[in-house]
Amino acid sequence: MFDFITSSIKSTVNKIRFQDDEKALKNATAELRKALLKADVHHKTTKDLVNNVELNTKKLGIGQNTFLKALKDELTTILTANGNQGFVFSSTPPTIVLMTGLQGSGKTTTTGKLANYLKTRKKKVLVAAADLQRLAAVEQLKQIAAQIDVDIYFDDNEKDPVKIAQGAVAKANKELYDVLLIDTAGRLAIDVELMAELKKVKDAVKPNEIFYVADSLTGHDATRTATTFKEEIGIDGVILSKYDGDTKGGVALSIAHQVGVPLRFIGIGEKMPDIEVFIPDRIASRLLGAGDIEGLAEKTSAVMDEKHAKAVAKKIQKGEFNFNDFLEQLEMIKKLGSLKSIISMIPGLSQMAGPLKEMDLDNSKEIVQIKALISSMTPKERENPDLLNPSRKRRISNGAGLNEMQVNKILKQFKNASKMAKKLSNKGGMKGFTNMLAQAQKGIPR
Ligand SMILES: Nc1nc2c(ncn2[C@@H]2O[C@H](COP(=O)(O)OP(=O)(O)OP(=O)(O)O)[C@@H](O)[C@H]2O)c(=O)[nH]1
Ligand SMILES: [Mg+2]
Repeated sequence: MFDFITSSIKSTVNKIRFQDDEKALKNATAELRKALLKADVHHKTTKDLVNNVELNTKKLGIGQNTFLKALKDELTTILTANGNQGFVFSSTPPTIVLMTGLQGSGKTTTTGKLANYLKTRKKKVLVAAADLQRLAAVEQLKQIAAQIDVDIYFDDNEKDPVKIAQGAVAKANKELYDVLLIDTAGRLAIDVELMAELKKVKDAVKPNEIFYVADSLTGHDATRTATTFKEEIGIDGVILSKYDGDTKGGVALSIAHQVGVPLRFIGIGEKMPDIEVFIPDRIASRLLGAGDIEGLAEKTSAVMDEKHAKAVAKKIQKGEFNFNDFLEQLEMIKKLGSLKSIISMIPGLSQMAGPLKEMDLDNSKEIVQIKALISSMTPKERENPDLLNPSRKRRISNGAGLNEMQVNKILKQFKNASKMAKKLSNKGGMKGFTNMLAQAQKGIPR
């Protein structure tokens, strides 16, 4: 997601070769300006950013490191401006959030993602279907709510979104929900009717927060429409959706700098776990291609229980990792979101792992085959792959609809992977990685 801006910045930094070389710095800042504009950063934001980086690099003494430091600081400053990131709970629950945005920006999906995010953090969440504009909208939210197992308020006979919102608030109060997320209707473009409807809902339920969901793929338009929403109905935060797409990354900088409301979350995929708190210095690091181990640790800690993780690590060390463990790990990784989003958080990997990023854990051919194979095994065989003699393999291959060669290939791969993991874990490689995650987790408020 950040590849474009990241690689541009890298080549910029390489321009600076000598200390005290004003000309090199001028070249680098000119390149930086070009890269930012190309990455859809607003021209005013670009101007301020480049000026400050130049000034601060000179103050620190011209060099690659000082340039990078000045750049990182400036990116962080811009992204931090305007206030809180993440979710802010009202002191008197329920915290009521109005989800707004243009048509197709990702409101309904993001409502589900946020509900899921809060649910994994042990909050009691209610979502409300107040988009009565589009016929299928209520149905879409019902499906999402069922998928993540979160309660929903709707009324198929009601035509007035204000009534829906009020009904939802009453339910949330009565049944002691922590959070109520109200999904609203979008329009193709900003129009008077939409603003009037949102204002009515706002006045009726007095939300603690109004989130504006901005489609990052719309580039500069996202900045403009967010500004209009802010002026017309007042927004408390922006959630940037589709930040995984072909976005050039610069839209975050433009919105933070131009709109004057904090960026709260980013959406990084179509699945429910694909949402992250917008944390400025982490995003700045990722813009610079430095990865985000802390973010990864936070994500894993939300879906993984530490004791269990240790037990699995021990099994790997002893070479006892079996097919049941494999299925379990696969489910856990899926809860973390798309591989693409996970990979972008590991330093250095995002530039390298091209094809891996596109791998779909539900549908890739290999995973489908492995799952078929495992489901044809007896519980004992799953526990102990060594039991698999030729006649058992034949039975499994029939059951899984694979030929024997395919079965043998998968079993061999599994064995090799298990050996490799054992080696790594004993050498300290895996342990090093696990320790790094544990270390990072300590610093994270939950
Ligand atoms: N790749 C990607 N797709 C997303 C993301 N967020 C939403 N989408 C997709 O964008 C499309 C529109 O999302 P919706 O949630 O229906 O948008 P909406 O704003 O509710 O649309 P309306 O109700 O019609 O106004 C869907 O296909 C989503 O799967 C994201 O972060 N990344
Ligand atoms: Mg919708």
